Amino acid sequence: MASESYYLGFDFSTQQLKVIAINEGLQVVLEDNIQFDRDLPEFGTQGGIHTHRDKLTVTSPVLMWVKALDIILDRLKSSGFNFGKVRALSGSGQQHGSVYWKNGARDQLRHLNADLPLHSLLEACFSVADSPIWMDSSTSAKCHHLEEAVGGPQELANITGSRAYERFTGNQIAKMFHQKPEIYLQTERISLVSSFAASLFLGDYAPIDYSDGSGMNLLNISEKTWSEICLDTCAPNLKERLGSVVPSNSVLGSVSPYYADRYGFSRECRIVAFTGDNPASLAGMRLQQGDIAVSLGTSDTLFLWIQDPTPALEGHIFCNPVQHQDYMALLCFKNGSLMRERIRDECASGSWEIFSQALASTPPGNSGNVGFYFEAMEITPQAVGVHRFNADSRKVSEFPKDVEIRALVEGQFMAKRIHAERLGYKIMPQTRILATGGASSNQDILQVLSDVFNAPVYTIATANSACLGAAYQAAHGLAIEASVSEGLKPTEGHKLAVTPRPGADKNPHYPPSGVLMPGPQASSHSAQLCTNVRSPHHPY
Ligand code: ADP
Ligand code: XUL
Repeated sequence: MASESYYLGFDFSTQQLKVIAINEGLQVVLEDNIQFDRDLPEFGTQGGIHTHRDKLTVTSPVLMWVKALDIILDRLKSSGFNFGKVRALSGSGQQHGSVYWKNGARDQLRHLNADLPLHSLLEACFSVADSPIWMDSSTSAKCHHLEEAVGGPQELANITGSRAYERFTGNQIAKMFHQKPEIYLQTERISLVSSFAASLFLGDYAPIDYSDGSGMNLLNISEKTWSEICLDTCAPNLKERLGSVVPSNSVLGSVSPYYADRYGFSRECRIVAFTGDNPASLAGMRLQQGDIAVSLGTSDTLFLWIQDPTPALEGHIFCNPVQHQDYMALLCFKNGSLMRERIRDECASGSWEIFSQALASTPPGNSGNVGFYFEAMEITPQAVGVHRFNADSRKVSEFPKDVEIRALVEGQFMAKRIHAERLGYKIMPQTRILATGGASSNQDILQVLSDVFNAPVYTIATANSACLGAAYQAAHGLAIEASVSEGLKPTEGHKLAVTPRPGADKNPHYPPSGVLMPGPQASSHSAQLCTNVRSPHHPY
């Protein structure tokens, strides 16, 4: 029977822990989430994070993630969910974050007492209580050092898929080692958020998968092995602290007896490697050739499935989580939902409805008013501050509220299109934009996306594509183990959400295609924005 057994997907994201259960027909039967700020106020996070006084250091408490897992599993159990029917589970995590397991923690992980919640069992297991996460940009010096050590930024990109980025885990580990060598020495294992979460289920250290491992500036993405020169540059004896790397849909083993005894899981329930949230989203969105996926979560990301990668100084190439011979390209924009929330609070009385009305009542192209809004130091491009230009291209200090709202959303999508084109992406007649993440539930935001790209926008039934992708990976991993991957085709299709408004392709205020090619058009504000300026004050 189709509903006899389940696959679970967990997503340890920045602001929340989510879970999805799917049945044998790969249909979603259950969704739930724990919001860190709301449900775990004792950790004092805002948006799931702690921003430190220097504004560059950003961390999240590791025990908050553990406690969130305790709560969500307890809640599913009291709702009557039958864990005994779960055949396999997998998960995803915000990328790049690192978890530091203290000497002796493995032993503790292997002997979990089912009478107690995980967070009290693991209280003393972490040498760093607050884990550095992807929003951290405090490691510039380490980035320069790593690029120099391998022969320059392009050489590092050729090896690892990306030039050095502050949030990438190798640079974070290098900072940890140099600032707190005694803590590094007390650490027996360093996990990514994804492999840390897998370890909780496995009751042992879980390996890092190829795809999330590509976000560390440490993995050779063609050979799929750790790069010795990168390891040695970041910290001594790092290889033994990272463990092995495995294909993203490998079965790692069976669930720890702790979950069988405490929640009624079957002892046979298999754990499939956890991966990063963007790779999991790629699996959840079921991308086809020519599609472009746009995820509008805490960060905004844009990604593509590619076969022949050409690592560049902008954007990232990761190993593909579904087909290991293939790759994915990714662009990450830090000022996503939190920036939209700030403008919503300032200009729309904190209401998404009023925010949407402003988008619906202003014309595409915003009558020539353009804005770029980087509350936090942006990743793509590296820039900070708010920059507004009126129709005469003059810098202005404010806009009327409805113009401000459109300028924000149009500016965010123009930047995405221009950066994607810069990576070689071409919008073609068959191009579909697949939207996901919290803000993809907002039709008016999607309309702007569709107009700026001049392409139809599709969504899937759940906005939580990372979580859904993790559940698919669980089913897929198990099928590969049993050599029966045929027939594993999700039935729920993409839903057409919006199409471009007539004339969107001729809007004089949107960048023409190929705007970043050298030439006279490259003088528009949006094109200038994309020149990779490393000034913290001004994007131009
Ligand atoms: P993450 O997985 O990174 O934690 P999500 O993909 O769940 O984040 O997205 C959460 C964000 O979705 C919130 O920060 C919120 O700003 C945004 N969001 C939720 N509903 C709407 C809406 N109706 N319009 C615009 N944005 C929304
Ligand atoms: C991707 C990135 C973010 C995180 C958080 O490179 O830093 O998208 O994965 O979701």
